[in-house]
Amino acid sequence: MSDDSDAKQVRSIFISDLHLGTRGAQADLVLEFLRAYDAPTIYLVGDIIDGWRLKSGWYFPQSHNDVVQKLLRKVRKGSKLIYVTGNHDDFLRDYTGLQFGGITLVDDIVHETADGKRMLVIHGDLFDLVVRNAKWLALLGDWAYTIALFLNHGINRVRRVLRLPHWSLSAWAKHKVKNAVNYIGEFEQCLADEARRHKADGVICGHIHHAAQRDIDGLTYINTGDWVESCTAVVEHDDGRFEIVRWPQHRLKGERPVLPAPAATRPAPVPSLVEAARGMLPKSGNQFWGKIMPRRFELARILGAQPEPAERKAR
Ligand SMILES: [Mn+2]
Repeated sequence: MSDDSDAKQVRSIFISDLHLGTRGAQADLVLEFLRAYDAPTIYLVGDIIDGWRLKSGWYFPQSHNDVVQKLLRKVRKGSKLIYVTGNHDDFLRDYTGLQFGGITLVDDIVHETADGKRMLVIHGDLFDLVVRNAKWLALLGDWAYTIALFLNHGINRVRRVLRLPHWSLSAWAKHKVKNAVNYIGEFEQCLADEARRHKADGVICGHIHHAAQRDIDGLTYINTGDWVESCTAVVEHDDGRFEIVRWPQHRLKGERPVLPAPAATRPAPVPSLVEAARGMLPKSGNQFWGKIMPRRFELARILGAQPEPAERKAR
């Protein structure tokens, strides 16, 4: 079944949010993982190829191509590849239901585990509360935030002239972090509810770049995480047990944040907020941001999240 005879055999593999086609994608690490693990069924849980970025300029280095080739080679060797579409590869949603070779393209699917549990596999963007219910509001908030960052200095100079107290950006940012934590919770709850609607025993999703495995109201919530920031995957063992694989080589590569905050003052990382903000900006917004705010990781730093790998200086 495999071309990797020394690879660890598991019953199924779930990976999402590779974002191939962006500079943030950790393609080399994905490749390492795919060499180390093999399974008869591999689920790609959305945002594998980032069509949004590719639209604004072709970027697809050899390492990204190697990941695609590796997956195709696994298919040739007998693995079933199930590609669940995400919002960044929504260009594929026109073709869902399509089956070619060992590859199936779906928007969602139910996976049956070795011990007979039914797991809904879905990327999860449809339940992204911010994007779904208040996109314009979120967008407004985001723009306001961008402008606030940009004008912070000037605002406070004006406020000094008007004898108003200093406006605290950090207090405002902390409020944002709180909202982000709620956001993750609401997202997880939403996905669990959706699993219940499907009469499934649980859900396996991605999208928010936040790997997790927990029980929500008697349902199993599993998030595969991502390969941009955290490098995580989920595997199902032969007994139906799920495990989050945090790719350990990530640590050994000597990667470190460009702007580490002091450990004592640093809140828990909220990578999903960065992803959410990125996802909510229109393309023109990204371009605006890229021009006016070349140090875009400022946002991540202030919020205590890991800076995006894409923003790190090439070494
Ligand atoms: Mn997504």
